[in-house]
Amino acid sequence: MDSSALWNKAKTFVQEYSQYHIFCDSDADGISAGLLCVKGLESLGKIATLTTRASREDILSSDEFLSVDSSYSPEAIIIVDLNPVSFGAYDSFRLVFGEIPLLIIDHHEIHAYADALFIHPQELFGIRGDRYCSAKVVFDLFSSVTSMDAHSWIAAVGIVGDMNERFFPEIVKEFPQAKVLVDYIFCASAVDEESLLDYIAELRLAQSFDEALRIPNPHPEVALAVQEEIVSLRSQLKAGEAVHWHIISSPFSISGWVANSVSVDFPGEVFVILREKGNGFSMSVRAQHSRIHVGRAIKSVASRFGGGGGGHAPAAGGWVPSSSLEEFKKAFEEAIRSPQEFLVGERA
Ligand SMILES: [Mn+2]
Repeated sequence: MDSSALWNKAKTFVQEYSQYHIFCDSDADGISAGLLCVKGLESLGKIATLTTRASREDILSSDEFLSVDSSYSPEAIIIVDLNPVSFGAYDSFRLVFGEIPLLIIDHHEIHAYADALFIHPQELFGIRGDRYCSAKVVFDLFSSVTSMDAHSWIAAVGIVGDMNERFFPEIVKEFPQAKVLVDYIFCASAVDEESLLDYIAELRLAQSFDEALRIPNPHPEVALAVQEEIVSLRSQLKAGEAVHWHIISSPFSISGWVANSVSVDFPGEVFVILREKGNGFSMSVRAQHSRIHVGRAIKSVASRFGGGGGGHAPAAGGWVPSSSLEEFKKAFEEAIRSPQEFLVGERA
């Protein structure tokens, strides 16, 4: 299908039904994309419900599908900033929801679906996924069928959350404080599901950016923990290391935030920020303005040690079992020192 036919199908999809459910990722881009779907659908006179879970693995779990199906019985579903195939969740989705119409809006891996509509900025606009966040794709889509002017602040939050400021400066410059909301979303999701869902419910009610800014940080102690980790990481930084490893000691899920902050300050360097989780380590991997595609590197190396992962060229996530952490570290450093396989290419 060519890009304009795809775009028109997506436009039709959001106008065709009366009751939609949205599953969105739990980071600032995912939540902004989800909230923009809600605002857009409501302005088209539709009913829209939205769910996410604090842990990414749970957002598209069978339990979640069953609970959404019995609570809302939606007529159509939109999944944003997540790809069910990448999470091994597509079969169970179809098992629970049968032939329900499905639109997937994502900027991660591209997958073709025989019985769902999938849109991706690479296919729509020929722009790399890591340079066109989901919130902006959703904002563009709904802007083409209804007025979204009152909600551009939500797009700004997604853009800042996914570090896409330099690609969409015209939206971001109107909302210089968007980062405040990105941080608050992070604080809520780092604590637990209930905090995240409460905060999203408050954001959904906000009628303007100023109103959203007046909602206090639901968990300021998380922001403090992030600052402490950054100070500790900086004090350990040694020049010339292939990879900067740092294990988070805080009880909160803050590895992504810490990784974003340090990688912005040290562009070109590779950071792996780990946190113990279950019987393994989950990790956030970052390399801003680097030639290395960390998403491909982490996917390839972690899977050799019983783990997994993936993501964009500058930002990715993964996990490995505790028993193979040391071997994994050696192999990953080797991969980064001779990264022929993992250079950023045109299809990144
Ligand atoms: Mn995203």
